[in-house]
Amino acid sequence: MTLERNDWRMLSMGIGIVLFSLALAGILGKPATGGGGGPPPAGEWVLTSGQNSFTGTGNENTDTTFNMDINVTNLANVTVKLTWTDEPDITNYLGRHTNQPDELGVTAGSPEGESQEDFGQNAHGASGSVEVGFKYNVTEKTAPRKFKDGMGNWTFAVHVGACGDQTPAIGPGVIRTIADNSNAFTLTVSYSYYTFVKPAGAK
Ligand SMILES: [Ca+2]
Ligand SMILES: [Ca+2]
Repeated sequence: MTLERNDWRMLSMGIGIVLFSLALAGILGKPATGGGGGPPPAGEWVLTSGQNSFTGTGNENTDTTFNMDINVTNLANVTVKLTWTDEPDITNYLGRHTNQPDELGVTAGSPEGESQEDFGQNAHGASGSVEVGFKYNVTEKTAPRKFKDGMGNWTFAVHVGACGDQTPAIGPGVIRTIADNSNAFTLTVSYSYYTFVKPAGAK
C-alpha cells in the first residue's frame, strides 16, 4: 500500500519535471530574430531617411537658388519635389476672375555635377508639383563598402516661369485682367541611405 502511494508520487513528480522542462525549453529556445537559434546578428544595414524643406516666393521669370549638404555614405536615392498653389480666383465688385495656371520648375544638381530638371503647370484651382529623382547603386549587401556617391553639396534652382493672370469670366475688354506676377512654393528634398544598426544592448 505504502509502496503504491510512493510510486504515484514519483510518477506525478516525474511528469511535473518533464512539463516544467518543456516549458523552460519553450522560453529559452525561442530563436533570436532571424537567427534560427544561432547567435544573434551583430547588426544590420537599414534604409534610413532624411528630409529638408525650403520655402519661398518667386517673381515671374526669376530663379531662386538653394543648396544643402547631404553628408551621409551609402546614399540610395534623392527625391526633389517642388509644390505650389496658385492664388485663389479673385471676385471683386467688377465680377469673377479666373486665375490662369502658373508654370514652375526645378533644377537639381548633384555634387558630381549630374543635373535633372522638370517643369509643369498647376491645374486651375489646384496645387501643382514637379519632381526629379536620383538613384544610386547600393543595397544592404554592398553597403559595407560605404559608397560616397551623392555625398556633398547639392544645388537646387526653383524657376517661376509664366504666371497666368486673373482673367475676367465674361471676356476681356469688359472687365480688366488682374496681373498674377508671382507664386509661393515649397521645395522638399528627401533622401534615403543605408546605415548600420546594432541590436539593442550591443556595444
Ligand atoms: Ca496664376
Ligand atoms: Ca500665382
